[in-house]
Amino acid sequence: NYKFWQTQPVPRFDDNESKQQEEGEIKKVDPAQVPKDPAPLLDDFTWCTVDLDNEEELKEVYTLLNGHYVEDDEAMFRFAYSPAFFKWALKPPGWKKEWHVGVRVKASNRLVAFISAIPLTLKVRAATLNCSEVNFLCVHKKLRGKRLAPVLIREVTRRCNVEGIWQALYTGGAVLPTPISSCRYYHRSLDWLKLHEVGFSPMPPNSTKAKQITKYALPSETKVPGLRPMQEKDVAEVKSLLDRYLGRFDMAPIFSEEEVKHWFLHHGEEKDEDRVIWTYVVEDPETHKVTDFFNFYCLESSVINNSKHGMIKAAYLFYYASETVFASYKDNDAMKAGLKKRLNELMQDGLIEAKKMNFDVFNALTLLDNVLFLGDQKFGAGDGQLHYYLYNYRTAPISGGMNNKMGL
Ligand code: YNC
Ligand code: MG
Repeated sequence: NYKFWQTQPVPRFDDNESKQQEEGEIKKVDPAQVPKDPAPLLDDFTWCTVDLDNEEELKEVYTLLNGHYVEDDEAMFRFAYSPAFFKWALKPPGWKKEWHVGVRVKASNRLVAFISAIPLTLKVRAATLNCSEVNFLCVHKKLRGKRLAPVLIREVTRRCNVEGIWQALYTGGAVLPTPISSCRYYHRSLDWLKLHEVGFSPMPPNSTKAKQITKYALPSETKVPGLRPMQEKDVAEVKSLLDRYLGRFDMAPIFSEEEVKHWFLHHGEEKDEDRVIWTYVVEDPETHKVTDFFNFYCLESSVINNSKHGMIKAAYLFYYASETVFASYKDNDAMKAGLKKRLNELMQDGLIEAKKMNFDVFNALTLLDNVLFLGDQKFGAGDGQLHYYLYNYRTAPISGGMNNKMGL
């Protein structure tokens, strides 16, 4: 089992206690030993670098992933990333064209597999890693089970190594050796009836459609004084708030100002319907300081085989921070209570904004301080788990649950 992963510098399931407590790089690679060229593919296939600045090639990635990317266990829904989403997700500051790796069929030039990496500065406990984040691994359905995935992973590893990057973060639903943390997806219905009609939200025993719709009803206007969309002028304040907030977690990204701009601000060149990210700040009405922010991104899923609805529009909670956590409290419980109250206010407003924009569901994971509001805001546990992995780096497991120390 794990014929491929066994060969890779990742922790093993059967590592003993003391091994598990070790911290740091697993395998030192001599830069001179990194191959200059990709490993050969089977005869009919060829490597390519996908140029996402070329609309045609961007569309090829879009087409491959829309037909062949992640589905739920029952194959009812499949992630439907938009071209605008790929621009956002795959071209952050410092992005490298060579890290957008494709495989084509020689005869037809058709793109049949893809894997990507982006640069990431990641804090893991006391260490700061210059690493990459690997995502969008996808193999055409007709080519599954032929051991192409390990070939893609080796190639993206080589292309990272060529740039002097030896560690990577990646996440997925698949259980591999060995998660450093695992989160659960939670879902908050915004349009319960639609979610019910597509088969996502079952009718609870002893409930009715009317009761369910009432349960998820939201006020029509937000309540937090000073809440407004984030603007470019807020970048420095938002960054400072985020740095301090994420400083409390064992694992979290470190964003530069440029990265905050990229990840949090909507850049006008996309049409409104192509918008990916919504960020809100709270500007204190008296001091005009930014005291809180939160954001969510849009990711649709196609509904497979439903005559009434073709798409589900989902908002995914991304980052947030609040000064509340730094106020002086008599003890940790008081701090938690203060934070719980504030996050509930912020998230309620987030739900209202998402509802206004016609999102059908609001998703969040059990990370950051999310457990403080998931229940109160009527999120329900989904069956999806998301496992977090580090490549070529060992660190003790980072716990989930109430004392969640995961900041990403
Ligand atoms: C997966 N998701 O275990 P063993 S998430 C990693 N991540 O290897 P084959 C995976 N490995 O067990 P297929 C994986 N899924 O023998 C499977 N594997 O050691 C392993 N699905 O290969 C698997 N996207 O080619 C096994 O499998 C080996 O044809 C089997 O292809 C798999 O993006 C896949 O879910 C996932 O497109 C491509 O099923 C295909 O089935 C597919 O025979 C739908 O592969 C889409 C989907 C995955 C989303 C994601 C993160 C990927 C991380 C990859 C690891 C990166 C490591 C860091 C590299 C950089 C290092 C530096 C520096
Ligand atoms: Mg394969």
